[in-house]
Amino acid sequence: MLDLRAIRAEFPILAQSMTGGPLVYLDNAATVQKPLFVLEAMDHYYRTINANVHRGVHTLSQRATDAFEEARKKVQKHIGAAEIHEVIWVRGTTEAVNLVAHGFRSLLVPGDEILVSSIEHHSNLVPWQMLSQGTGATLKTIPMLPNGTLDQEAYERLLNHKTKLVAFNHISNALGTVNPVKKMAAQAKAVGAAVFVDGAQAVPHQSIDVMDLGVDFYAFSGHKMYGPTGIGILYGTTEWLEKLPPYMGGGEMIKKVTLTSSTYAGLPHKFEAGTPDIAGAIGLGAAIDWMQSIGMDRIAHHEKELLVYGQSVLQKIEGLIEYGTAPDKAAVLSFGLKGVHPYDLGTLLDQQGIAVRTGHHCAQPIMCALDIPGTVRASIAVYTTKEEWDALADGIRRAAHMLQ
Ligand code: C6P
Repeated sequence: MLDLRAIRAEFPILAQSMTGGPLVYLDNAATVQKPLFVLEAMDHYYRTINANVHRGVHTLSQRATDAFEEARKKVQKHIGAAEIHEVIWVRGTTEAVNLVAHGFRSLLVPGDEILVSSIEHHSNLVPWQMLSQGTGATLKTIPMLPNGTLDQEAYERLLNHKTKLVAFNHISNALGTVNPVKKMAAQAKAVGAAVFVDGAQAVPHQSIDVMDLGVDFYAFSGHKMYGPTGIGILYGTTEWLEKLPPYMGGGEMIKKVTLTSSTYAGLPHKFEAGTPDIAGAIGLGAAIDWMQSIGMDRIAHHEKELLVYGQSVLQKIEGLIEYGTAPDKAAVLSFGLKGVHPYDLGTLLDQQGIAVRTGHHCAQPIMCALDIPGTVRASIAVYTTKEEWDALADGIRRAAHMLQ
């Protein structure tokens, strides 16, 4: 059992009242709140260490570099990467996908195939569309079944020797579907395709072992895992990262520069042009320490129980339709209310101090497949309580009464 009262006390933002009652924050898939431990680590960095990294011989610069690289080490250990240089700092999941998609421009030719799941956040879809347009490679999609899972039989049929890259998420931000990453990665590898996994919605909720999953790339964002915005991770195997060209040119990513040409630094610096978000990296490292102090298995167990509870209270509401009924779901419940636009429901919930996300959740193809304008999405974090689910259910009933 987690001591939720103690955990919540670490999040000052949760203590505020909203429209006269307690804030009920159920928009954790959009971004999660930050514990004092993370805020203080970043504050401490700016107050006592602030300097640029990998550049100066002075003591502060060395301290900043040590703290920055220590944070990278924490990420490496947390996700089970073989080498520290396989952990690349990026701004977030979106930049990680774009970095890899940009790199594949030099590797694909017309006739090659890129296979992308149809339950992706736009950030794991649009860059692959751009890659396809830029190279002449064909973009194919793995269809979704009505329950929000990927059609695994279709996936097997679509994989072939022309498939050069397969991209899918670990957990869907719009439906909560958990994809069988290990199995899908092995199938893709069997035809020689590279495997890119968007782990933005998985890393906050369960332990991740990229080697065990057998993926080539795994991307995630700091702000969804109790860390700050503006920092994220691209994990890539040494083999693949070495094959990809740099994404951006500039300081720090070079070995030698003349007026007409340059040679590039080794990993990870090849992909880290410019001054990085040093405080962000330190904050992300602190977020990992914080999650580990609770234990990823305990977080996963607690959230599983909470999700089941949430489903049970929402299912009792007349006219409520749950979207995405995969047998394996995590942290997200997407739903609609018969005859009510999700935006109206979200607005009335907001007026009761309940924060949810409404709309297409940056996953328009899912809404199109379900033939709905959008959903209301409630998403949880480790500090979410059963009382918050109860408050949501009451809030929906009140809203329904007003709207129907
Ligand atoms: N999803 C949501 O409300 P960035 O913005 O780069 O940190 O993350 C993009 C992203 C990529 N993949 C998945 C699965 C995601 O959920 C997100 C971000 C938020 O669902 C904000 S749109």
